[in-house]
Amino acid sequence: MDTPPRLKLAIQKSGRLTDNSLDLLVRCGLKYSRAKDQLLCFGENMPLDVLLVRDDDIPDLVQEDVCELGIVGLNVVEEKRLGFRARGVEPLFEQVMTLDYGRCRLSVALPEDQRYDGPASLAGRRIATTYPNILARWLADRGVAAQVVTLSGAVEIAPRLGRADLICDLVSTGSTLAANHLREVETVLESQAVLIRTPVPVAEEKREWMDRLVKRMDGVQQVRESKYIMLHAPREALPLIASLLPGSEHPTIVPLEGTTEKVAVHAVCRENVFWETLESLKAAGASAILVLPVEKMLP
Ligand code: PRT
Ligand code: ZN
Repeated sequence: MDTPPRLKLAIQKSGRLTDNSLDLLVRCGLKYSRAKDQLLCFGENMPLDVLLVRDDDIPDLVQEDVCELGIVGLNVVEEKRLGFRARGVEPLFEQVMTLDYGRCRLSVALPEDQRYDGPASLAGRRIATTYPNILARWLADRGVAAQVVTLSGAVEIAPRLGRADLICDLVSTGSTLAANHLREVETVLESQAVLIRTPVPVAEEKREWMDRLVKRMDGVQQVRESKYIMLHAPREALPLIASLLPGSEHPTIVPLEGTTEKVAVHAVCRENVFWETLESLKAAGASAILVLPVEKMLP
């Protein structure tokens, strides 16, 4: 019997994106067993193998067609893409969708006791970064001739060591910058985890699974924020109540036994439903309001 060809997806082995990426796959229905060397998760109920690697290697694995899919930060994807282009190599990875985790920004920061007078004031200054291609493009777009100092890590201490005047590094909470007396002055790139795929055509069976997986990921993401809301509403208040339901397009209106003045309203809200929304609904005449989590959704 022929074994079906198996899709390969690369994710970060151990780091900020690992838990969320595995959790996303489990929510997509994947059951896996992890190989002894910890480098591969074997999909038991899908023809899918998950390779666990360093995040910097993920675009290369897709580029070389070792993996059809990868999950990695947009910052890494962009840096690789520009790096390939600079070497005259066509990048062979496409962004399929953004994922709702790994959010951060690549920012320029300078010692907090120094003045900042806009991008033009960076001319002739040394900026330390592990993202030289993204930074160089940002500077070029603004016509600024600064010196990019490429480091492999510990960027935040470069100004103190006299290796650079400023830095360009990833920031999420900002506490690393604060601890190093640095002030964020420009956002170079907003980033989050993204799903990338090879543009090279893949065998029919693999493609079907790829499409299914992408649809399921999309469904999982929509569900995370979504809520199912049920309430009773006076008929005349329906337009106002419908306008208060966050991210819901067509609520279902159901008649209520024994009354013509009130109806039941059911709706999927694609945004979180906060207490403030419930209070506004109540003020608009709604009663018996119920908010339920959505388990699965196939758009
Ligand atoms: O070993 P491997 O190469 O796989 O891991 P890595 O050390 O290169 O990556 P890792 O796990 O640190 O980050 C993986 C991805 O998470 C990054 O490529 C980003 O897309 C995303 N991400 C989200 C972040 C951050 N937030 C983040 N805060 N990556 C790094 N940081 C670092 C930043 O470089 C700085 O040192 O955290 C520090 C700043 O954090 P705050 O909270 O103090 O601002
Ligand atoms: Zn890395």
